[in-house]
Amino acid sequence: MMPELRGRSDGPTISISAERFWWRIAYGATGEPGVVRNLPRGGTPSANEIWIPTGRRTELLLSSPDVIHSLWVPAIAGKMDAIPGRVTRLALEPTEPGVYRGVCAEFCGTAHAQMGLRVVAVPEEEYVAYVEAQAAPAAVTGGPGLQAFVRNGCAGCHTVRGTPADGDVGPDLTHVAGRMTIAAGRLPTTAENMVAFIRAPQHIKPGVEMPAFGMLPEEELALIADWLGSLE
Ligand code: HEC
Ligand SMILES: [Cu+2]
Repeated sequence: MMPELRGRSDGPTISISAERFWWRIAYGATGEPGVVRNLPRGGTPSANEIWIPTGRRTELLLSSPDVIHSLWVPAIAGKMDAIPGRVTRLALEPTEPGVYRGVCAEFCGTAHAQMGLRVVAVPEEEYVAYVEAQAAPAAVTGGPGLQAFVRNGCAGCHTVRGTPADGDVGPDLTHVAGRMTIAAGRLPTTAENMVAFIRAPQHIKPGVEMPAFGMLPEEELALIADWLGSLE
């Protein structure tokens, strides 16, 4: 039998910026490195859920805009620091499909313990289809949900591709309903959890860098949550 070739990277390269207190992801980013995060710009954004192909060696490029974090997915890899001003690398090469849980393994502030992620390993065809679907604009790019999202200031911090919402502070929400969790692994993605989080993110994740919207009328919250819930 031929020995396995080690050290090759025959899979995708995925950029991960560790933020307070979530993981900013970009598939297929190839632009000039950004000043703040040092990672290649562009690509298809996502958050907190890293899809990778099985049987390939995927390379993660890690950095951070402010403080040191550490990515740790115990079942498939050792820890790797995400350091401001630098880019570190972590190779993942799972053989078995599965959902692997990860955490931030370096104390980074109040919500550090709620800074989780999922690595989703799938056969290569499925990986390619997933990334293609993520690159598409949002399923619903108009209507009362979007209007409520914009008039309440959510668009200042969040992007929903295909709409005027192009904020870059928090996670890209273009396909938020297709992710397993919200708030970096803190809650399963359900309509009730979406409303609860938007109303009082501090209750769910103390230290979170999203303001509370508890002053919004129920109907307004429902409009927004219904719309976000349709964005798979
Ligand atoms: C000042 C910036 C800011 C504003 C304004 C803001 N958010 Fe956020 N939002 C964030 C940040 C930062 C996170 C990441 C929180 C975390 O997990 O640590 C977040 C997370 C979320 C999430 C979870 C996404 C995920 O994939 O985990 C949802 C849903 C969300 N925001 C909806 C909204 C809605 C709806 C509004 C308006 C009513 C809004 N946000 C306003 C910064 C903001
Ligand atoms: Cu962290």
